[in-house]
Amino acid sequence: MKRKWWHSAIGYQVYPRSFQDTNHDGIGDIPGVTDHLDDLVRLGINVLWLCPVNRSPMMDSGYDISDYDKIDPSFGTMEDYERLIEEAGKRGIRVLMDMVVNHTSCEHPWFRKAMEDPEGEYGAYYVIRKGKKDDPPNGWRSFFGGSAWERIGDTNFYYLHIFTVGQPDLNWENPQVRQELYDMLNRWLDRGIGGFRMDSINHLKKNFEDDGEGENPFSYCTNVEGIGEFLREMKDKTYGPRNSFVIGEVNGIRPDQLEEYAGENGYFSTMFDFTCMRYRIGTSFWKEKGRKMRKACRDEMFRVQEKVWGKALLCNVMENHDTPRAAERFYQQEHVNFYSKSMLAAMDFFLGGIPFLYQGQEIGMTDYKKDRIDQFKDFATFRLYEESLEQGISKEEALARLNVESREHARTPVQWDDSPWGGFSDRIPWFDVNPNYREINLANQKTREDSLYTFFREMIQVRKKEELQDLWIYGETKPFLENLEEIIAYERRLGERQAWVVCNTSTEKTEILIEERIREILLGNYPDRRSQAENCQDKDGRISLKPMELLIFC
Ligand code: ISL
Ligand code: CA
Repeated sequence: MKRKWWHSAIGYQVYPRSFQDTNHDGIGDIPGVTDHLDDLVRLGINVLWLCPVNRSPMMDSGYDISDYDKIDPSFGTMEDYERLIEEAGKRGIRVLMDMVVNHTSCEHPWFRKAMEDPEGEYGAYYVIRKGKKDDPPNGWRSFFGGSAWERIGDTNFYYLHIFTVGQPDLNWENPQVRQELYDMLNRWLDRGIGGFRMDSINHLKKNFEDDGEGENPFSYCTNVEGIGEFLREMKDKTYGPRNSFVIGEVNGIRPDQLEEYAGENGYFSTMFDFTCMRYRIGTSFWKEKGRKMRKACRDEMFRVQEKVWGKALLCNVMENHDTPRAAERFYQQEHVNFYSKSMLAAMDFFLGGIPFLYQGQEIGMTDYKKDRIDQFKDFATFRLYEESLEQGISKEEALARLNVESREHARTPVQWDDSPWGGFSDRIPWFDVNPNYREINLANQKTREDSLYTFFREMIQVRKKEELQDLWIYGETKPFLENLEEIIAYERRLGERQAWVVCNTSTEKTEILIEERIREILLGNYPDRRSQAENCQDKDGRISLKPMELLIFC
């Protein structure tokens, strides 16, 4: 595999609205990100993915763009963004822009013109179809619940929105739309960004032969045959000729499509591996089956590693802005602690590929369960709640479901210190700070040897070690001890170099046999383990592991 600069990326995702407020309006902004670049350098980060900051009415937190070429005033100015790129560059950090080209906001000028004349030039910029009297054109559903069609005034026309009603889908079949978007992408690349995270990029093509009544209600808009022509053209006309790092947000492609999407000449540099994000103990399917879920996740994780090795490098993620925090997805509340958070992070971080962390993960921020529906903010959350009620679920049960599944758990303001509102702002924040900010914050972890933040710093240093870096990125992942359902153990091997990662996912201590003699412990999440390579195995190789203990050795 040809070496690329982004192969040694240690990525960090910022949801800027909740990162740091600097102009006293209770909303995170771009200067707030710039102010913390030194914190990111100290952590060991070299790639920064910022969620959308373009002009937006914020119906979907900026994933509904009303002007691609302007920065939304709530986040700052174009000068602020250019300064961020420059200051990050000085520190060896490349900035990726989160780009949304599947849809615009309903406030985009193109859409306003389309609404004035659905059959005119701008009507062809969107997916507009005639309904049947009062019924939408077909049964297509939105990812956020309900019909994917919205009637245009009292006409017989409907426009498609596979996400919120404020996010009309662009008509990618229209070459004029594609060219407008390519020109826009090139304007951003010319501003010196390191690349893009391409939002919802596998939904661009819709299949009108598919009435949406099939097994997968979203097959009409997901990985539809022929989408590759759009993706190939977009790459060739924008980032392809440049040395850009482009991550596709893609779900559900077939294994045989892996190289087409993320191989040497794929549409994207890489894609996210969402395996670890799909498991939540609180859902009815996995309720009280934490052990089975953790094993299922492990087996799926290893299957992906095997399929991908030597063909592509995926981005390994445990947390993002769309998913509740990891420890609470994998463990009951009483086991959400330093050990589960550190073990889960490292288990994913040392797989083959490119690791991405999410803001707050490094200090162990947690979900923030709400008592009332009006404490939530997100349109998608309210849709999920309404859908539950429509299904006859009680209000209490519907709220309980949100406290397990709502993506807003990952969107509480970052907890910098124990001052009011966690140092995020000196005004009432747009969204409630988790009350545990007094205990969980960066300030009280930054200098402590035994803090999660220090563990994350050491974890990143182990990954960046000169003699091991290529092993972690390109090495083969070989699972072992798979017969022990609560052990996640894999060897990483590249040529003669080897290293081993062992996790005891059980909440009880256990004993395992490791044939390899442990020569050096590279990382552990139990402090007394750090420097005891010689006597942590008995003469036969038996080693006892504490609850949720992680051990990395060579
Ligand atoms: O494909 C899906 C389900 O299999 C969805 O995961 C979909 O691809 C995903 O929800 C897209 O999310 C992204 O686009 C949304 C936005 O709300 C999310 O925050 C963003 O991550 C619409 O722009
Ligand atoms: Ca602000």
